[in-house]
Amino acid sequence: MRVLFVKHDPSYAEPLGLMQLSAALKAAGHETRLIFSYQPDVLVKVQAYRPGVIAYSSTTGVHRTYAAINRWLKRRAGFPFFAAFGGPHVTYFPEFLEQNPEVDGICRGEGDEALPELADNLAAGRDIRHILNWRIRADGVIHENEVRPLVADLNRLPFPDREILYQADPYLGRFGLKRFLASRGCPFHCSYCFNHLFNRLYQGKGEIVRHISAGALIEQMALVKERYGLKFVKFVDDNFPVGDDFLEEFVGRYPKRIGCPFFLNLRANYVTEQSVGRLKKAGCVAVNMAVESGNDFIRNQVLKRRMSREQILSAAALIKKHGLILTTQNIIGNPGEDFAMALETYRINLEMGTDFAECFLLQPYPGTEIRAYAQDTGCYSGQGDSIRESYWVASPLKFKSAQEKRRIENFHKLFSCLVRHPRLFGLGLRLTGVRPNRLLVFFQRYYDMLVIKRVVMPVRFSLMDYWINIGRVGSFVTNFILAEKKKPWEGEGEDRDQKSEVSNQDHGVSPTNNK
Ligand code: B12
Ligand code: SF4
Repeated sequence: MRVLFVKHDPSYAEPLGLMQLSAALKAAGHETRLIFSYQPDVLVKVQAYRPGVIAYSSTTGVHRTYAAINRWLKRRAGFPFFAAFGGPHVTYFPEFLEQNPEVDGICRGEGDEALPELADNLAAGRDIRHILNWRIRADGVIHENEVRPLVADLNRLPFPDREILYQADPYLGRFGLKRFLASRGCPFHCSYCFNHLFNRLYQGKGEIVRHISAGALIEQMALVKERYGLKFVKFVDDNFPVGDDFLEEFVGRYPKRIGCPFFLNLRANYVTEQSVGRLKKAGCVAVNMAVESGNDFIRNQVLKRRMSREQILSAAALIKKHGLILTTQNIIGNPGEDFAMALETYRINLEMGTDFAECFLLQPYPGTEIRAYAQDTGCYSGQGDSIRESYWVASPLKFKSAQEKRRIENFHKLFSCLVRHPRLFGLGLRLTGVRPNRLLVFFQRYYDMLVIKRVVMPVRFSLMDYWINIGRVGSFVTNFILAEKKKPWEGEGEDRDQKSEVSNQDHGVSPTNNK
């Protein structure tokens, strides 16, 4: 069966989930292709390929765009297909199926076995109503199935199918920066993150935290390096595995076989003399550590980080001691937060000597504990799925005054710059009073991109890489300026959930996003 993935944003960041699904489908004998919805002639391409399944992988926010694209394709394609949705949004907001009658099924949780099984059954004309992980619409009724056990051994999975992405956008293949995943799952319960929901959904269905073997990871990377080229690696694991069983072999083999500088995410409690020392030896140049908030109450009671200030400071000191670049993730605009608390987050970054402090505005994603907290405390009154496409622009929460909200939103845009240049703090403080505007959004995205390029990824990219960068920046700028330009799927029939507090203009996609 032919399965077509439709991807909306022109991001640099490889959609590893989608690539993993494509690999699983190919391994099961199906054919796959990817098209970007921003490229020309989408309808013509879809009609020429005539897939049996059109698949969308969606996070919250962009789901509205995918629903609209799907509605448009259902009405205009001129042939029947199964519209399949998966990814975080539908996993945590399964009502998406009821709200979108043009969608035939949603997959909750891991799709590695669920999607090939669906394609197998559709191809063979077999019943699809009882496939695990799926909520399927059939005969006007929704059939609900539980999730199957988690993939226990990640080594059994085929390597992510990069070809599907690079065929759709050949420049991406030649770009020197590539992302990899060594593991899946996180055992913590931070209230704003999807993991506590994922872990609840999968209770009793297997080990949550899994990693592939260091050998398999290095083999995968070697293939990518040989086939497409590789200069800098970003591991996007929630927490890069630092246990002996993985790290010893990784450190022994990575420098010789791959030898590219790399970046990873590590929680402060995994930062030890031994783990950082080994990572440095392997070629790690930068560690990204989430601080989230410098205010103890917000960090531990609201965000449920379970992490002391001392833990954060000593982890930062260890990372710096080993000569690694320290980047942090921070969230301001939390429920109940005021400007003074946001300033504490700024100050702890100064104390840590952070090289690059990425800052987000809290978004209460559907199903998360923090959404319930924000609603209970009267800070949030949004509809079920009314979250913006991006967390870079505005906060959906209420604060003690409109002026307080404005200051927090503006401070967010200046945060990373002020951490790098504290002498501009006075000026920054004055700027927090201005009317929120696109210039500040633009400034933040490009300032961050520049710093990441210069500080976090200190490798020499080729002329080609620069061309790709210029092209990508150009497309972002064009999107930004032509945000109002009508897409062919816009205005196609009922746009029921466009009525919420949403703007689809901000793609929130940065080629260098730290994830
Ligand atoms: C790398 C990453 C990025 C990258 C790449 C995104 C991508 N599309 O892959 C970049 C930097 C671009 C990014 C951007 C954003 N991200 Co992000 N990102 C991640 C991260 C850290 C890893 C993603 C990953 O590769 N996972 C591993 C793969 C194997 O899992 P997966 O993608 O979920 O896919 C599996 C299943 O979900 C399922 N599946 C997925 N799609 C489909 C489709 C079908 C048809 C089927 C059947 C199954 C299926 O099968 C896959 C294999 O098992 C996750 C956290 C995480 N650990 O997952 C956050 C995460 C996905 N991001 C998140 C967010 C909020 C964003 C942004 C909205 C932030 C912003 N800029 O404003 C944007 C949205 C961009 C977009 N349009 O999608 C949230 C989503 C929460 C939510 N409720 O939607 C997450 C979960 C982190 C969190 N805070 O909780 N992100
Ligand atoms: S530690 Fe990070 S990935 Fe894990 S639950 Fe908390 S925010 Fe999510």
